[in-house]
Amino acid sequence: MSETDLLQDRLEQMRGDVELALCGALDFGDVKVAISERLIDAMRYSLLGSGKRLRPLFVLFGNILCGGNYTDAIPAACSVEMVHAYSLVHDDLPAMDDDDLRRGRLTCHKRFDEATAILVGDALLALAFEELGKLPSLEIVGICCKELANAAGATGLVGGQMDDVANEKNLNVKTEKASIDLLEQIHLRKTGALIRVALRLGAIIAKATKEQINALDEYGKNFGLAFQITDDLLDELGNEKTVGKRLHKDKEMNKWTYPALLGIKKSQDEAKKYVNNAINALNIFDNNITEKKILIKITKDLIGREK
Ligand code: GRG
Repeated sequence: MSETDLLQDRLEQMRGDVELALCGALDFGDVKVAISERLIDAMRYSLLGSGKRLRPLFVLFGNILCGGNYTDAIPAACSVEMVHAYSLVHDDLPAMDDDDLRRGRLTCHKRFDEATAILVGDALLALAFEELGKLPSLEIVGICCKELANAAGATGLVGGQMDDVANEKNLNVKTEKASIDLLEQIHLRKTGALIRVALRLGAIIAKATKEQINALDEYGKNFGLAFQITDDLLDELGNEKTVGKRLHKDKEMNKWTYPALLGIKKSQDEAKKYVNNAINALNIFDNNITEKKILIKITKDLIGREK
C-alpha cells in the first residue's frame, strides 16, 4: 500500500469514528421524556448529512499531535460539529442567507419549516455543551465549556456573523486595505473561531503545553483564512453540483469577499500564503506523526479544492 493510501485509510477511520459518535449522540435512547419526533428527525437531517467533518477531525488531530489517543476527545469532536451544524441551519434561514440547498439537499427550513429550523439550531447548540459533559474530568469539562462558549458566542462565530450581516446591509466600500482588514476580522471570527477552538479542545484534552496550544492556534488562524478565501473562490469558480449549494450568490448580493476586493489571482495568492503559514506553524510537531502528514495534506489540498 502506498503512503498516500495509508494516510487516506487513517483519515477515513477517524472520520468513521466521528460519524458513529454523532449518530450515537442523536440516539436519545435513554432519555425518558417524550421528544418531538419531528425535532429529532430535523436534528438528524441537519447533523448527519454529508459534511466533510473538518472541525471534528481537527479536534482529533489537535489531540493526537499533543500526545493523546483521541478516544477521550470524541465528545469534544461531536460538540464542535454540533455548533457548526447549528450555525449552518441558522445561516440558511430567510433572515440570514436565505438558501434552499445545503450539502447537496434541501436546507433544514425548506425540508421542514422555519420554526423547526430555528429550534433545531437551538437544540444542537445546547446538545453541544451536554456532549462536553462527557469529557474525562470536571476540570477539563469546565475549561472546554468556556473555550467553546467563547468561540461560539459574541466574541466568535455569532459576533463575526453579526458584522458580516451588518456589512452586507451597508456597502460603504472604503479603501481596499481597510476593507480587507475588516473582512479578515469578520472571517477570523465567523470561520476561524470554530476551527481554532476545535484544535484547542483536542490539545487541552491531551493536556498539551502552552507552546503546543499556541502552535495549533496559529495553524488554525491561518487555515481558517485560507479556508474562507477558497470558499469565496468556490462561490465564483466552483461547480454547483459538486459544492452542494447555490453559487454566485456573493456577487449577486454585492457581498464583500476576497475575490470581489482583490480579484481572483490575488485571492489565490493570499490563500497560498495562508496555507504556507499554517503548515509552518506545525514545525514544532514531529514530522513522523502520521496525523501531522494527513493534516499537512488536508491543508495543501485547500488550494484547488472543489467542495
Ligand atoms: C448563524 C451564528 C451563525 C453563524 C453562521 C456558517 C456561517 C456562520 C456562515 C456560512 C457562510 C460561510 C461561507 C461561512 C464560512 C465557511 C463555512 C463555514 C463553510 C461551510 O463549512 P464546510 O465547508 O461545510 O466545512 P460542511 O458542509 O463540509 O460541514
